[in-house]
Amino acid sequence: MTRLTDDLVRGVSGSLDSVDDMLRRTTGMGRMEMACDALGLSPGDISLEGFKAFAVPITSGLGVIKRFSESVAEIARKLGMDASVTESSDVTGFAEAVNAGAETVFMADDTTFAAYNVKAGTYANNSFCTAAGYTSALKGAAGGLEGRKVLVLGAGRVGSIAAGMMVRGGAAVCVADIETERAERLASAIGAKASDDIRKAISSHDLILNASPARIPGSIIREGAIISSPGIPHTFDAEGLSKATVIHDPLDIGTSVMAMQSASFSRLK
Ligand code: 2YC
Repeated sequence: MTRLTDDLVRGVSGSLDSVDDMLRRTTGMGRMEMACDALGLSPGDISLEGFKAFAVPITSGLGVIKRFSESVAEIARKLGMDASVTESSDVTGFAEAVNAGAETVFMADDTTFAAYNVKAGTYANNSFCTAAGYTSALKGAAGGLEGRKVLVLGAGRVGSIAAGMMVRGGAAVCVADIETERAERLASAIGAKASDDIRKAISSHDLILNASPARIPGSIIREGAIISSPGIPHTFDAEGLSKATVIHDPLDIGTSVMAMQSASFSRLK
């Protein structure tokens, strides 16, 4: 999983409203509607009345990312949760959250970012929720994916989950990855096609879910393409941004779906 940097997280807090605007403009859905659509729910299905959430800084591995927990809590607040960051980190922070009546606890080490629902005893996983969120965004921006050709760039965790979701949603999915055999393995597992020519694949698709760290030159992007892009780092050039609708943020969309999935474990009406 690609690890965020302090720099990437620094911008999240100040851009929550512009992410909501970008989502409405490109997909017709705001943060809450997109998050619920990603889960096959509608906003009315979940009551967040008195819902307490805590983000616990985790110091394992490469340690804490500056403002990561604060940004997660802010995103949860935007969705209507009573969310905050614990004083303590790690297990002590988890205990603090449970003692303070947490219904959901957000925690991320270098491998897993989870939103644990204390009441339901199960958790939402960031990889699944990021895949679901960016798939929902692509579907919204494209006006539906059934019968549409979609290119998935990157056969890692997020790309693999998203590719499977879109195949099940009736899209004609093509998978490409810098490691061709990884693309071929995923394609055969989900009943999709694989391409061994990434540049050709990009230049022949109007709909792209980019779950890779690749730098995609604008020169090979089709005019009017829609690129739903959880991939980090996010490096589209001016030509690419002028030709295509690019949907991206480093943390917000995945965390919003996680928050709503975690809440759905105990608050589904
Ligand atoms: O601040 C903390 O508590 C750190 N332990 C957080 C580490 C997050 C590592 N994961 C990532 O940077 C990316 C995020 C986009 C979510 C999933 N992977």
